[in-house]
Amino acid sequence: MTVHNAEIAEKFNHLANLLEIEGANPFRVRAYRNVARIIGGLTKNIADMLAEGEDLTELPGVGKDLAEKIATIVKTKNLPLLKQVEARIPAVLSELMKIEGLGPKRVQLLYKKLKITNADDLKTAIEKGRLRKLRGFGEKTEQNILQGILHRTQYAKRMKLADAFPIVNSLLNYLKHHKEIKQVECAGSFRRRKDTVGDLDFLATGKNSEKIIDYFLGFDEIGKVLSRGTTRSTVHLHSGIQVDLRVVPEKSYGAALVYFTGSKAHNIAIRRIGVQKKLKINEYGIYKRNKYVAGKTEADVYKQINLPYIDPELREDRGEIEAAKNHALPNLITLSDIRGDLHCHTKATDGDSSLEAMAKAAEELGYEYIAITDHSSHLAMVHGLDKKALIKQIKAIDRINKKLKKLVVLKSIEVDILEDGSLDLPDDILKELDLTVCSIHSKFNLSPKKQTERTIRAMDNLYFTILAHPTGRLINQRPPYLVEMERIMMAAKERGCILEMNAQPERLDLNDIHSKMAKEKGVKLAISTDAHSRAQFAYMAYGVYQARRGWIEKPDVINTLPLSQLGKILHRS
Ligand code: DGT
Ligand code: CA
Ligand code: CA
Ligand code: ZN
Repeated sequence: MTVHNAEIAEKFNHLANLLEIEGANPFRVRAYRNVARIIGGLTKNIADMLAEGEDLTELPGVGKDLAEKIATIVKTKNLPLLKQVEARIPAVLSELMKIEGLGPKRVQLLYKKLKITNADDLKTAIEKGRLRKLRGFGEKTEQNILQGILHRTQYAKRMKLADAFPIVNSLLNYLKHHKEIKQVECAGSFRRRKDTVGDLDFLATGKNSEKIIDYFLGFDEIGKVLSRGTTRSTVHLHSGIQVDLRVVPEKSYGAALVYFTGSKAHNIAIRRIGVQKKLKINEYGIYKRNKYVAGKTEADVYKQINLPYIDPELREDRGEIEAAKNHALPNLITLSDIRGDLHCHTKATDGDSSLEAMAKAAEELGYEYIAITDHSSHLAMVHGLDKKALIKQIKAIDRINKKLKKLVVLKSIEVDILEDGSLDLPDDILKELDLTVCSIHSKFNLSPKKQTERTIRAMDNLYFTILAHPTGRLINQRPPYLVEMERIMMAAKERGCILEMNAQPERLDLNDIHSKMAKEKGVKLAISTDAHSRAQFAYMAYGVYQARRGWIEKPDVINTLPLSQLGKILHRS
């Protein structure tokens, strides 16, 4: 593994922080922080530069001593000077410096007087009112630091894709209004539609990059400017997310878009093919013997290495390059392929809308069908539907179907899979339904074997149709429960059961990797929103994004079928 620029920069920043806390010569501290900033802003890998024999002292502010230190890090992954400093002062103090409102003097004071070395200690000390007793600290400072700690923990978490959309859209709108900006796009994991995003990577073209950077820094959501250069800048928004903006010339737009869309693994694979063809590929373009040959569009970049355009969602180096070479890329599903939604709730259980309102909203979306899947009573819900309540709902659906012109409401239930693998309602009522959506809402901690067998036993029931949110994960809240997914998939295939791709932004379950696995095994999927309100029907888009990341095509997904063909799939007996 090569050492990345970011790791080298981090080492120097860390060193600068610790020296500063110790009270070292400010010029020395600044020199280290400076080199960290320069390395962090380089578009070329230091490791590559060294391998190519480049002289690092040509970098601004880098003398012989710093060049040697950088080379040592690349070679050994270590910086001996940092080790020496860490022997004198706890390394974790450097983390405290990252909290807004804490500078080196304060960190030093907190450590010396109160033995505080981390954010948890700090929080406790504030709660006990111990900070305000120190010189230079007051209640106001305490509040500021608490706020800083909160921000810091938010930064540490990755943001859910759905939460990124409004931010991306408002920043895109803002940037598009500037006349210097010709093209602008949010690249990175956001463009690949990864379920969570670390930071946002904006890319723009325009002649006057400095003006563009200035304009960007005027965006009113910006909380803190971390770096500001002539062609790039990094900021934190008030919401806690980090945003990078890079400005490139128009002729580099495609190359930069490929590079900053990533993934890194995909980029490396692309660059490797380039090397075989004696082409150099970087974020500025494709070069042959140092002469620019392409880079204006992404398609141009791929064409230079004899590949068709590859959809961003596939760019994970999970076989897309081979598929592209063999002209075997999937024809990815799109939102417009979806004809209905097979999982949603009404206010009969925990939804917020009536049956009529949900049906009307679905009809307005142009859907042919929806399945109403309120909860069974046993475990998921105190107010779930028992047999009697479900019969009442079935009759209500019959009445509404007589009135609806374009949409058919399917009768269903989200039925609990109990610990022994039985379903939470008797067969004599399940058989009255068009389909069932079966899910686990209890006993998440069974062994993988037991959890798997519980699920497969449930699938043995002929009225079992769709396994909902198959791993139960909640992003940033709850890990998936452990199951033997291959066995579950094989069992589903044998029995004609369907696996759900739940489109709730905190679920996205199955995830991209599991859906690719399902496709490879020939298991059919349903992309469902699990909507608890009319507005949540819009979550379908997030389900489709994850499906695209999982190489899913229209025929793999049952709710792309017209109603006339859906029935055959739903009925096992
Ligand atoms: P994230 O932000 O953690 O959700 O994931 P990404 O994929 O957005 O990663 P990020 O923001 O670190 O970098 C954006 C893209 O820039 C990344 O997908 C690929 C490219 N990139 C970043 N660092 C490197 C690198 O060291 N080598 C190469 N080849 N590409 C890189
Ligand atoms: Ca990113
Ligand atoms: Ca980034
Ligand atoms: Zn549900």
